[in-house]
Amino acid sequence: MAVNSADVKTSPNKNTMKKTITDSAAWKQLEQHFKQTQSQHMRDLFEANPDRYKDFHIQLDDILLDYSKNRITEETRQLLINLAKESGVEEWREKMFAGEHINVTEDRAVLHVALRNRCNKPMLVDGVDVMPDVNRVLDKMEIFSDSVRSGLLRGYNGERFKSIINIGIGGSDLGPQVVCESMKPFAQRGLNAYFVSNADSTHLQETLKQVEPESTLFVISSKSFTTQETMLNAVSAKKWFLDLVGGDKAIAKHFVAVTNNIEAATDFGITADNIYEIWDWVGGRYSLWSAIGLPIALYLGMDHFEELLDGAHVMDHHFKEAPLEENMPVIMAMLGVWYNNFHQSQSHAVMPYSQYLRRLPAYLQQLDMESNGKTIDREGERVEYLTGPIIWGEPGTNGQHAFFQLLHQGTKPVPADFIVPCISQSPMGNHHRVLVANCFAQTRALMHGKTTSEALDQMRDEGVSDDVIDELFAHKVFDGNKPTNTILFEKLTPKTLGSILALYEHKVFVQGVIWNINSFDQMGVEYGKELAGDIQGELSHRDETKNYDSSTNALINYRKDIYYNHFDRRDYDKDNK
Ligand code: G6Q
Repeated sequence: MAVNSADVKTSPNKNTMKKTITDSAAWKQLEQHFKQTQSQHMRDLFEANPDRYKDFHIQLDDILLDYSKNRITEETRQLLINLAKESGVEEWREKMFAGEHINVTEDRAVLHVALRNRCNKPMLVDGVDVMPDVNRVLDKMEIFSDSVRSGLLRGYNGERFKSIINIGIGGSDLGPQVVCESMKPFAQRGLNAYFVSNADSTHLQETLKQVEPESTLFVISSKSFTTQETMLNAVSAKKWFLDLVGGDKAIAKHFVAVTNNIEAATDFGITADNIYEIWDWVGGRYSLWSAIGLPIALYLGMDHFEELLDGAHVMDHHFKEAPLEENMPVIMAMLGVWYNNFHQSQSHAVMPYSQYLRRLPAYLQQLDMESNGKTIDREGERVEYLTGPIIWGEPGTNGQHAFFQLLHQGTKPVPADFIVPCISQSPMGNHHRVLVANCFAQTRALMHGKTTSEALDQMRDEGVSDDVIDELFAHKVFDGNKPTNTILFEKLTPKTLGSILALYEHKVFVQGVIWNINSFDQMGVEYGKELAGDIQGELSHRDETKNYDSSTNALINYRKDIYYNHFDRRDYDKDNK
């Protein structure tokens, strides 16, 4: 399918006749194969091959990926792997691990794998081994988090820290947040972690209502230390703190920063000792493994943070070494390409059957959509095929009572990942068995559906009259043939979570290679950062705004009318009391 026609003309010097992935032999074979197999039903594939599960699953330590409930045959898998090979997945993977500047638009290496390089062998960026820096910052994080957790390091008046507030947004928020939320059972008693990101002061205000300044540690997380929302929240938090506590010297005990911009953090008033460094080869949405993970170390302890890194390292090693046919991230990526580019599905759902993983869909939304939501390829040309899907999801079983209807009987195909632990971290009665049963029942139903004869038999068994059957049976039929992956593991531990997050990182990487896009920049985010400045200026005075289109002018002026009238009336009421 061609994407919308271009407004943006690519450079006249570029070769508009260049060959793209859609011209490759592998792609053409997949197109052909799609035509031949699109009417196949998974029900029949399971019937024809009783060992289908055996042929379509991968296990890595305790993590099992069952991908047998996908609309594929062995031939499909082979053709998809051919496509991966022809697109240069193995070469690009080498380049990433070798620290080459694969983030071409920003001319940077992409080396988050070095942050969890637990075997500690040298990893180079521009010929320099980054491991000494990585280890130095990890050591500093360990000393600090141990001291806070043990009570050795306390607030300005000697009180123990009870609350950690991370102030950051996007990559400087979602990663540490998903880990802290998922790993609650491992948190230290009496220590709470909060995440403030939104420019809406409600977020900060409601958080501050829950804490005391004397026992609160603020972590200002911003790679650039210029992000508007983060700076707004950081300045307001500092003001709140100083208003209640007084005395600049207390700041040194209550504010730390994680950044690549040491100068700006110092200007903000954070002492050098309290600044944790990250590097330009760590992308925001890939940064939870760096000092951006400081709230994780504080909340869960450095030992658990290191287990998280260990888990990611296991997945990195698997991704690097396993043959593509047996490679979890590669298989998940290529299945995604199969649905995205051949079945033309527009979105991909993620359903964690674990309340602890409730923030995982939001985290994956950023990881995937910011990385692969691109239209221009690595050579600066507009692509003529679909790139990254819309990622969405909610924890099960809640989703079943909301949007699963569309998955079962809607007109839009939505491939989905179901993620579920075998053992609960918070066992209680029968809860977990019910949860797991629902998860397995959903993937089974989505695959199998309910045929006309099954629907009729069921209605007859229930004693429904023939008239009602005639009227209703069509509504009771489920097409099935809806693809799902199931990711099943023993228990949600830091190590398992580390592996799962790294699994998705590499899946996104492989898809970016197939689509020939740079998964590591985010011009859309940068654009957003530019936009608000002008309008903020317009909102700060009463004069009518005429600078924009009629819609934007009207919205600005409408808000001005209400806002300034509100304050005028308040002043009038006050003066006339
Ligand atoms: C992530 C993006 C973006 C970024 C935030 C925060 O990959 O770059 O989400 O993380 O905009 O940026 P700072 O960390 O610089 O404040």
